[in-house]
Amino acid sequence: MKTIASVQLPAAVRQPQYDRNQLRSRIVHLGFGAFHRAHQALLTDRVLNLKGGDWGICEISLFSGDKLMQALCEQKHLYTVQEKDRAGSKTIIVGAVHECLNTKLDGMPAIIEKFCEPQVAIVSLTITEKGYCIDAATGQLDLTHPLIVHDLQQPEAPHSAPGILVEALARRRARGLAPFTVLSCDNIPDNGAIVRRAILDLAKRRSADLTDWIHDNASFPATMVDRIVPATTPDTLAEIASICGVNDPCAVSTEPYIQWVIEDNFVAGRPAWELAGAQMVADVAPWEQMKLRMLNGSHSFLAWLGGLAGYQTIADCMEDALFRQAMLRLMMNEQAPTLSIADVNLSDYSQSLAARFSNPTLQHLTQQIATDGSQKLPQRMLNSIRWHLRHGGEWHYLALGVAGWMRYISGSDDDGNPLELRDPLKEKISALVAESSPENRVSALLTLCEIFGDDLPENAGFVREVTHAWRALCQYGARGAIARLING
Ligand code: NAI
Ligand code: CS2
Repeated sequence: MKTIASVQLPAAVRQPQYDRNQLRSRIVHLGFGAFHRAHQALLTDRVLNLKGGDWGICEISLFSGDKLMQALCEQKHLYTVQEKDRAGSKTIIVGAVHECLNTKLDGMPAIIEKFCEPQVAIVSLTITEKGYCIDAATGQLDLTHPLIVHDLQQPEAPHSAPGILVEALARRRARGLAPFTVLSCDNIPDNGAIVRRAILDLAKRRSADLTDWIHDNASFPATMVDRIVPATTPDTLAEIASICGVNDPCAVSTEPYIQWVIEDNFVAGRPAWELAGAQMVADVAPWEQMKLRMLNGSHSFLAWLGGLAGYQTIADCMEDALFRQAMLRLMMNEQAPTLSIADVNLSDYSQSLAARFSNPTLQHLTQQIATDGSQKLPQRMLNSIRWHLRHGGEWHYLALGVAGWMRYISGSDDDGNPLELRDPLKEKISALVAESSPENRVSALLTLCEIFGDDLPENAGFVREVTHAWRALCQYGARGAIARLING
């Protein structure tokens, strides 16, 4: 079978310019999803192109991706990234991946042992918000999570990402090996601190010595990651195949923009990612907060309200002047005031986000971004609302975003077409929707303390504003409610 590794690729397709035989699995990455392929792996490939070296990546997928990984092996771990916007496209073959393992193909024991190889210096993660098994409202490890319940009973044969890392660290300690850096690259606030706390919490239940060893020797840098990478579709794969002359099932398509802000705290070395454009800083928090609230907050706003209005993609929403204006007002009037970043002009930032969201070549589905809302609401909208409740600001667009989520997960759009609910809290949410009438839907959903905490449902101002937005959505539809807000 022909693959990108076996055919002569067109000259315009960029290929690795370094000796791939030098690579070793010094980075083990959990979550071989679309984002990692177009972000961390691509930037590592850029560094290798600039200075060579041995910083190869071992890709691991726990719960899915066996077919993808089979294909990756067949094409010698090479895959394609296409960067595109209105101005054109660029096609790059990434060569940084050295090997890959999948639970179904290779088994969990082989995966855990991979983390224990002496050369492993970094374990990076893109496992989605829900992969951390934390309570989204508190950021604490969720001890009732089925995977964590399992790992507490069988810590040496873990299933959850935090459980696997604790077992790997325990084995490294027992074998006299140094620990590694755990590098979370997911869109969660304080991602370094969150994964650190989850790991230490689990380790504590095994032994105090192990907990102290991890605490004193491992590191958990925070990161802000940014690049819009939609889920691949058959159309994108066909377009890339027509450029390369051969099919690549692992290919991804993305925007040209890329940003990675990393806390420079690595216990066993790292690739010189700054050569590839990464910003190495002492404090990531202001960057992360800016990105989560401005970019992701408005992404979710457009996904829920745009989905209700029948828009398929974010670019479709941006074509609608009302949605575009609402997104800019949400960012500048309600998210920007809550931020503490000093070095960025937020007005320029919001305009650049509007331009990126308008990229018509991306086909980023509102349905994809609307997924897992329970894991996204706190950092994208609710924490900003808390800020306004403390400081007395106005937050009508944020309220519409929260009510938009409530209406989206209620199951149908403004024309009555079904909207699918995909969320780790699906069972609970569906039961609350089924048991409540539209009149008491807001109060029913506010009982989800995993999302709203204990404080917001108790706050009369919060309940009033969200209920007002909910009623506007029920009465006028998403587009009508936005129009009323904009026109005062
Ligand atoms: P994807 O759906 O292509 O890949 C998700 C990966 O996470 C898969 O490898 C899957 O096996 C793994 N996973 C899912 N649930 C898991 C669990 N419970 N435990 C362990 N692994 C689990 O998604 P994609 O696009 O790669 O995004 C992943 C994450 O990357 C996002 O949730 C977000 O936090 C972050 N991100 C994504 C961006 C994007 O535009 N796609 C941009 C910035 C960050
Ligand atoms: C999106 C993000 O799927 C989502 O929830 O908001 O994945 C978004 O595309 C990235 O964070 C952009 O960096």
